[in-house]
Amino acid sequence: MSNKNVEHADIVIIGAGFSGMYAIHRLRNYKVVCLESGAGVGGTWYWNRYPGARVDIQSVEYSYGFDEKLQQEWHWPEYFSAQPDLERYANHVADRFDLREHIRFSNPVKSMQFDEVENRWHVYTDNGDHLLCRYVIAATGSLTAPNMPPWPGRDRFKGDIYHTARWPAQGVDFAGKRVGFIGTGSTGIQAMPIIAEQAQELVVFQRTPAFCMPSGNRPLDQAYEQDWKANYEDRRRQMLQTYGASIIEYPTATAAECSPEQQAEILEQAWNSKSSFQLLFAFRDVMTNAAANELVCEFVRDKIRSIVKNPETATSLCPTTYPIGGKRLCIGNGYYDMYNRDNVTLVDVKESPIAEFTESGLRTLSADYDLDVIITATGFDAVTGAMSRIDIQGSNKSTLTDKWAEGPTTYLGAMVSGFPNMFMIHGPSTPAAQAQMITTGEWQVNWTADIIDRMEHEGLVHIDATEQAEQQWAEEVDMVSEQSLHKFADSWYNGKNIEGKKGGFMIYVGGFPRFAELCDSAVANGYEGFIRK
Ligand code: NA7
Repeated sequence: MSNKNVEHADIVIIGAGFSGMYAIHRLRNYKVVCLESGAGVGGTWYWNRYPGARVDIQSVEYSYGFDEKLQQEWHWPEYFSAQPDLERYANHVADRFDLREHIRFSNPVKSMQFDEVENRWHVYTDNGDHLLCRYVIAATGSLTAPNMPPWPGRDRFKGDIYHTARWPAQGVDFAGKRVGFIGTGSTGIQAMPIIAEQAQELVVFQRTPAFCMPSGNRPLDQAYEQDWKANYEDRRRQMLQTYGASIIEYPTATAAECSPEQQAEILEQAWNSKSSFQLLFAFRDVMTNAAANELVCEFVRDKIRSIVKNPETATSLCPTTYPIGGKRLCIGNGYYDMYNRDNVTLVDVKESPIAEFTESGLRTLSADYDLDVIITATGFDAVTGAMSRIDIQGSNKSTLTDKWAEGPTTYLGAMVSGFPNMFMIHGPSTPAAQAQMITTGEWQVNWTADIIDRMEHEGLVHIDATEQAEQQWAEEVDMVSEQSLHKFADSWYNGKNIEGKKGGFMIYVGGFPRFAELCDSAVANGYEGFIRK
């Protein structure tokens, strides 16, 4: 490409999801260009518009805290917002803070190359844009690249196939349709009860049953909202001091310290708490002690057996192969009850996997199913997927794909050694979905922006992480993972949801306060682990 087509920018931000949008705002003193593959803002909440899509963190928390007026004036209709409300909020923020002038929509980044002489990134997009910038901030999201298992015969199927993360904006009419639904994670559990009410028939293809607790969503209570608004500053601070950047009841007792009666009472209260994830915080050691965890597992299995009338279906729905919380706990609304409907059937595809699409539906290794519509809620090439799908070339022409061939390595989840001046928000080995992502995303953007401001102030042009720092961070990530039961589940946290994906645990489970403290102290200790020049 000739030089006359090159545009200069200070900072290129990849992604106009919630973190990318805040990064534009925070760094608007620079020449900032944001490249977004979607046609609108909101990231996850732009793409995932399937029926029932809803956040599993209460909205008074899962929202921006950077502008007091915004959080005072905005009203969330429900405790746990539905996708349309989240997308409306993202659009409101984009308009209110004039972010759109910086965003190029429907313009995915294709490749990036670092120029070591000029200390600049060349960024190329599918639309033919070529930007030359000093810094790249990849706010590409943890759950961006949809996972579509490569079953053959897709073109043969006469009906429609949808992935929940690429749901048509105009919706789908299920009336009179036989719907096949693959995937029983958070997405499937939200979507299926609604689809079951509309479709003639719903056939659920389940590989691994999920643990699910009731969502407790309800209209937002006015007094509760006022209380939050009166105390927002303190609450935002408190949030960042908790494991998951979310104010819930954190227990002090271990399971063994409670009598069986107390255990039963605590679990029942957690189940009815209307607060997501409270089951994982029923006792202090649910995620660190196998016996405590099994107690919670058995409690949920009992609930499943009491709700689902067909004993065989109930047994199939009971997870037995991994600890609760090892995969993200699902939050449902009538999910287990749905199996009492006459038009819903459960098919176990663990023993007899899906083999292919046929002209008239799906074929497993043991049977054929006639269907009009097939929905795949098969999750994501998580954490690394969005970055790995861009051809990124750092120093010495090394590629990120090669560097991450055995799994992602980062320093503080923010930088990759050999890829100078490139920062990630919610990158591999950050708390990501273990902590409430809007608030912690804002925190990471501020931390990153402060580093860039400091570079500018000192007249520096190049920042990288050392390999040694990367190695030490990997040891920290492994150390905290070892202490938790997460490692006993195959999930998107460790890439085992996708056949052949390499690498270990990709999420930092040491809690947000420890993560933030380590990030802050690295900077305070003279940019420990970084090379700046
Ligand atoms: P998840 O949680 O990764 O769930 C994907 C589901 O799809 C899960 O039940 C998978 O079974 C199933 N799946 C994936 N591949 C296959 C194949 N090949 N055959 C059958 N079934 C398959 O993604 P979600 O979109 O539900 O949720 C992602 C996150 O969004 C969630 O954690 C929240 O943070 C919000 P498996 O369990 O792997 O056996």
